[in-house]
Amino acid sequence: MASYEMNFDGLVGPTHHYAGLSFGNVASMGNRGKVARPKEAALGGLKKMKAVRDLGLIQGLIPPHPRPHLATLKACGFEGKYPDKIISNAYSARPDLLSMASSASAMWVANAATVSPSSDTKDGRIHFTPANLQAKVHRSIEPAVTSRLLKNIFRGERFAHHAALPNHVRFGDEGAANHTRLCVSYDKPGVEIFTFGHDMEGDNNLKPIKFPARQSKLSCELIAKSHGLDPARTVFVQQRPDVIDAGVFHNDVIAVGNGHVLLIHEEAWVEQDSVLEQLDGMLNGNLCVVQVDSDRVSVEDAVTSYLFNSQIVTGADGQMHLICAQECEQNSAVKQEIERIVKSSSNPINQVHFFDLTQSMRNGGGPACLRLRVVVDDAAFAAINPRCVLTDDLYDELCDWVTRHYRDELAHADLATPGFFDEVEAALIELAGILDIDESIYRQR
Ligand code: SUG
Repeated sequence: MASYEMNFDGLVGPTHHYAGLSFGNVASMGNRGKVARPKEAALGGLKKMKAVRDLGLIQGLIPPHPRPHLATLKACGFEGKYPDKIISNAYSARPDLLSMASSASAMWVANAATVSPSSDTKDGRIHFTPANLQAKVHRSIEPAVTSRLLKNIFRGERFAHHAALPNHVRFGDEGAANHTRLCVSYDKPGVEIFTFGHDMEGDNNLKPIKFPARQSKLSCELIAKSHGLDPARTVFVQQRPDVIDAGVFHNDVIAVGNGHVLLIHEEAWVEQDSVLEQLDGMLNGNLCVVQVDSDRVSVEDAVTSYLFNSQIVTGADGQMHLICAQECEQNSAVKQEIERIVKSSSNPINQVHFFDLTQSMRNGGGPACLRLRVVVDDAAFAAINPRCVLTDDLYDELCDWVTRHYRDELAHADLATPGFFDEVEAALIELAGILDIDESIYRQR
């Protein structure tokens, strides 16, 4: 049965704002306190989903999480008879903690889970491990709901849903953002690349100095094992610590794969040349590396433009398309490099599309951060919640839902306005109905 890649995008939640919560993510740190535009963010994300669907891919979506997250506020000791009271108590004592419990960060579903397709796994099922996201407190709230949402979307015995790894730095796991799968054909076993930032178990002392490494080698090894991957087709590679210190907090900020193509900056990995050689061997000499040298695009330009956070997708026309943030078009070195890649006959990427994802970009989330890839065949596709698969009608319905419920602007203080919790809760319960998701996920009282 023929297999193909689906892209699932995270729908931006109504509490999207700029809280500066991610130390090591230069955009998040630099935009703290800016007024956000949640409606624009969600509509921009939907537009990208529709564009990928229009290229001929099957596009799915993953809904937002319940926010502000009352259980987290209560765990911090903020009490009250009603949600508004808990929220106002938190805001007056520790406004930063209200922000943390209100983050819409679940939109970046490249961090939702690591996914291994059935052709790579021992039992022939599609395996999901939700990321524990323990490195950032606002993100460490996500795995429980992520796990429920994934089970609501990927239903039945064709899908194996694992628990997230223990919530500790030794098990730090950021999901698909640090995981790339290369293959010559989606019907055949591929090669799974796990990228880590630190190895606390071994005698490897390589680690960043300025910013934290979020992914541990141990977590990569444990996930590869529980997914039943073939060790001969699995690679563990370390991110260069100096690029983490330059703001590359996830590997998907410096490398992206699609099929047999790997677009990668020359400074991405430790011992990069030998790893690339090893990967080529595993793909029987079919690896197509598009390596970008530092003298053409610096790591700094990669971080500000998110060139390597572009999606590479194979359209129904059989061509590879680069889905970039518009920041790539605005940076002349990056723009030139894209033109070179698209024109070159030594790689199959020959189309580029730019998207306005400013709202997400300001928090360090580019096109690829917003999507989770799942390779399926028709039988697995038939077991997916059909309401979470984008159609033209669903696109219109979701745009209407966003337009009716989302605020144009959201500042930190707005999170504490009376009635905001009810406003968001009503919107998310309605969304659960639209997407056939268990609405109890959104009922917090
Ligand atoms: O975890 N930013 C996210 C961005 C995640 C990007 N994902 C990938 N590269 N796959 C993060 O740092 C910022 C939230 C704030 O500051 O308000 C934030 O969580």
